[in-house]
Amino acid sequence: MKSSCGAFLAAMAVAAALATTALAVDYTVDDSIGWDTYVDYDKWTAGKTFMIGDTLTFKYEAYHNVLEVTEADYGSCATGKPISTHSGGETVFELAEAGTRYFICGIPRHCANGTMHLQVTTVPYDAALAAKIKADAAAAAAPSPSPLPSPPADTFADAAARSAPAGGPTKATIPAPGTSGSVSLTSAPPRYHVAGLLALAALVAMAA
Ligand SMILES: [Cu+2]
Repeated sequence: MKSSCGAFLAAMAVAAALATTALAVDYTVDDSIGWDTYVDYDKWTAGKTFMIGDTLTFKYEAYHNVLEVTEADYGSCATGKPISTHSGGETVFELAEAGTRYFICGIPRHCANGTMHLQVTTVPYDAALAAKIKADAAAAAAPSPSPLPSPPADTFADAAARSAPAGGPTKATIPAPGTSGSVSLTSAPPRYHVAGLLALAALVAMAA
């Protein structure tokens, strides 16, 4: 009785842990370009809700880096006293507690002139919101309706390809037999011409 109760609680804990893991999101900082100059990261964070348990992955060229800094240093792009410094092309931050974190690139002017500054505010985990974010992400990833219109284009291409071979084979099959057949025919006339010219030359030579 007591042990089965413990087992039940353990199972519940595992289930809860799995549910939390399943709904955590790994955000790649700017999905398309990554961590680079001239990306508006305020635009990237707009509309996103970062929750405890999510992760933030920076992907960047080796000449960039990632500094986690204070709010004051973030505001002035100051690189002298970072909270932590990261390099190597890929850095993952776990958003383990609520609050705002500040990230900049430490390469001169990349923060101030090149927009490489990102602030992320993490809120406490909310299962319902996490489920909604997952659903929205799945829906956003699913605009396979737009890929679907392109298959018709492929169908046209296929049709064109099919009709092209249909027209092509006619040309291709004629030249192909014709090549062996008409090569001798077309190459024969030159021989006749050459023979004729030689004969003519011979006649001219004899007449001369
Ligand atoms: Cu940089």
